[in-house]
Amino acid sequence: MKIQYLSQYVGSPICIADKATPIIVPFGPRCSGKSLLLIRLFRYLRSCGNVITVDNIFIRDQRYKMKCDDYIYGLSSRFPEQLNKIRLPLLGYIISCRGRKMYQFIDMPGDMFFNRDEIDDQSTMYISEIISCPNPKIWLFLAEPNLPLRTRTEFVNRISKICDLSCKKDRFIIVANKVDRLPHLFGNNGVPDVGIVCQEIKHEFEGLFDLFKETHPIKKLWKPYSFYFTPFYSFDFIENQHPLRIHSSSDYYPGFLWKEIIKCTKVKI
Ligand SMILES: Nc1nc2c(ncn2[C@@H]2O[C@H](COP(=O)(O)OP(=O)(O)O)[C@@H](O)[C@H]2O)c(=O)[nH]1
Ligand SMILES: [Mg+2]
Repeated sequence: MKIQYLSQYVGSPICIADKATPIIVPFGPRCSGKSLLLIRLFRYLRSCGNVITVDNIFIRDQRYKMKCDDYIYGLSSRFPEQLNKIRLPLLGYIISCRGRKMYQFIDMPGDMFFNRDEIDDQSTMYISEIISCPNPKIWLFLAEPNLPLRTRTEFVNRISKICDLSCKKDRFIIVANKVDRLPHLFGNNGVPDVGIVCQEIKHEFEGLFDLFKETHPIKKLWKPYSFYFTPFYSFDFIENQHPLRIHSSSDYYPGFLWKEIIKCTKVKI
């Protein structure tokens, strides 16, 4: 599958060769934590015996090869933030401990999908190109606390467009990201109350949940919305330290996200 506008952006041909394996697509404004979410998830998956690989020929470009090498090295490094140095999309695979290719993932540079607070044609075209790939998509919508109203409104608008264009086999997970910034929602057990976090997101991102109102007459009796939901944070960032020090979040978060991904797609391990 050739991707015209993305290829133009990158300056080299881009091709998603595997047209069947579902693609995990994190979506959110620049700096919403897409890349670090994937890295945290992959560290967790590796610790459970899965394998993460990158697709070396997704972009035929020397810079992309360097990015791939950096990525695999960086997954084990103490400074995963360095991985964003080369601003190119990255395609990779999650392989189960039994050697089965379970998912593809695509990590877009910070602002490619969400450049400004107004919809600009470029990012809409990139999104449409990803949507038009025949693979089922699992969209991870990264909702971050305390964004300016304008960005929140635009986030909901874009998700609405994605939902309109998506097909039946696509799945949507709302990720309440950076919950470490909401310490008031944490209970004595060290994790936030999922129901309360969910209500906060509903309140902050007006109209977001309504995009996913379940219409099936039976299903809606026990599940009013068709999205999946998870609280998440990737790392503790210890500020004012040189070099920057970070600690991985508890396995609870990537574990929760992984369960939702498996639940909504029912792939074999
Ligand atoms: N507090 C907090 N900050 C985060 C978290 N994840 C990312 N960040 C911050 O957001 C910045 C951008 O993260 P990144 O994953 O590169 O965002 P991307 O542009 O969406 O890929 C990081 O440098 C961190 O400062 C998180 O879980 N908690
Ligand atoms: Mg990124």
